[in-house]
Amino acid sequence: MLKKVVLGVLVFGFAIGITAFYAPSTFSSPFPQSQAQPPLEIDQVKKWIQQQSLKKDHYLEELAFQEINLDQDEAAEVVATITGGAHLGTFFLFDKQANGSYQLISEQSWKIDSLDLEQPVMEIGDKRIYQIVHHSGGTGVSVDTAVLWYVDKGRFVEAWSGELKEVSTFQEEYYVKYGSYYVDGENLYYSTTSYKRPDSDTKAATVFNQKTSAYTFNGTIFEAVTK
Ligand SMILES: [Ca+2]
Repeated sequence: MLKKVVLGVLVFGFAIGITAFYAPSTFSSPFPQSQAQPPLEIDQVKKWIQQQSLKKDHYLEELAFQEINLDQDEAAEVVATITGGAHLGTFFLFDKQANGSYQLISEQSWKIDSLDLEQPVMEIGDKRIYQIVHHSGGTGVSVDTAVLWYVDKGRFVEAWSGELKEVSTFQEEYYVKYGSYYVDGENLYYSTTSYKRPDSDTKAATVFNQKTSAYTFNGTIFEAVTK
């Protein structure tokens, strides 16, 4: 069942880098593109979004995209992102259809600061599982969330998600939670530590709330393991 165990993945929310995802660039695909096929232009991707997205007010000036083969078929999928304001962004995934057209198979309200799809973070069976970290928040709240996902026969599957960092200030209380996950074969362990302190007091916290949960891959998603 388990074809390959990739090194355990340990991610800390503080390691979010700067944007490494520029438009319009095309990353190499393991499958050579046909000579007859012209390179994909950003205007084409904008047109697909305008035609297929249910939301009509996307800020397309900030669009970036890449063609990358994420699954087992030979065609490259197209991943596009819009990075808007501090907490706003969108992720799009297009899958090539048998007739050559591209179908929007996922649209998420994710602001992605740094997108690295060069390598999956793990492979289970024939599923190449990738990580995306997206940022959300609002007044006094900032959250980084990791999502593990894959493409399976033209379908986008979100296999797991967990917060890597949450920082908030509410009624003069400063709250921090930071999390990480570790993958061991088909099992995933997610640990968080949180603390709070008065917003005005920067003295180190000494009381922590720590929690670890286990998940196991059920063939489709990582499912919480209960005793
Ligand atoms: Ca593909």
